[in-house]
Amino acid sequence: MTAEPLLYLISDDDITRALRDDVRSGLTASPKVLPPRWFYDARGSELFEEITRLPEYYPTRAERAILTERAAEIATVTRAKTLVELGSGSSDKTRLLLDALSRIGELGAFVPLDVSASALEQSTVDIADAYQGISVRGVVGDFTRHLSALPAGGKRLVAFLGGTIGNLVPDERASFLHALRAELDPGEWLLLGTDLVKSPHVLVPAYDDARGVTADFNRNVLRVINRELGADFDPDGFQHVAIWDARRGWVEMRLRASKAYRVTVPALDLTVDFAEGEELRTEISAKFHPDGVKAELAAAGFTATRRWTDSYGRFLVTLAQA
Ligand code: AVJ
Repeated sequence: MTAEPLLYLISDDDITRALRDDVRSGLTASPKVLPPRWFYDARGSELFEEITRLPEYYPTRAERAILTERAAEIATVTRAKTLVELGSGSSDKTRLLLDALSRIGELGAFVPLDVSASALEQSTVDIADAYQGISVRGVVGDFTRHLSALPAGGKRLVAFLGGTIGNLVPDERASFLHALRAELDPGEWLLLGTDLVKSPHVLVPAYDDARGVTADFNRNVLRVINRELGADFDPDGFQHVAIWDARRGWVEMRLRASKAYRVTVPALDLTVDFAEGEELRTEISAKFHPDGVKAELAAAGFTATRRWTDSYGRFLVTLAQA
């Protein structure tokens, strides 16, 4: 089957408006902050794919190992008719689920949701080519805001993989999980990937690799703001920082101004001053304990039916039922 046209829950205008709002509020806040979703233009998405192949960045490989081992079990337990994927990106690991669900013979639809229309254009065409019997309906939207508009129908399995839920602070996670639970019918499924707490000697290099790919990915947000809002950030003037915050249980990425800068953002009529050494927070990536995940799911009304880690205990995949 050919992929259906993308369903836009947010227009390009909405996206531009959201970027402006985030940049204005984030760069005038103290400390300065930007949300991670703006990393992912075409170049940022490619850099992220490159990160997933780095020796230091274990989460993708660990999650793929779990899904390779457990996809058949996930398919027999859920017997899902529709696979929804939140923050789908390239939908690479998703093929393991699509293969297993196809074998059961009841899968009718794949619905990837992502903020990046360009990533969806590519992945929906590829998946529709490879899986002839199923309808593929890409949805351009934000998983923190557009769950209520997800196509219903058939028993759904919602996959939220890669540890992306770790981009949310605890309050945001709770409201996201509640909203998702409210959207699902009892008996429908959530497959959640979460990275686990481990030694900072493993965690920090995963976000600060020797080749500097993550540093380049981090600086990409400045290039996006330059291009979209006419700003004059010097990306090379900002140093990549990755720290493990043990108290909060998350890795934090920052960009540190190597000297004092005055940055102008013409589209916002905004001038922003950076002191030498001042840091801008660009991402948090929360790490979990297995029982913490279970408790957060339970608080939102999900029952964790099965959970699996990879053989090194680095990453957790939980199958939960609404
Ligand atoms: C896509 C959010 C899961 O937090 O590990 C990778 C993004 N940032 N390296 C993560 C990321 C830096 C990634 N997620």
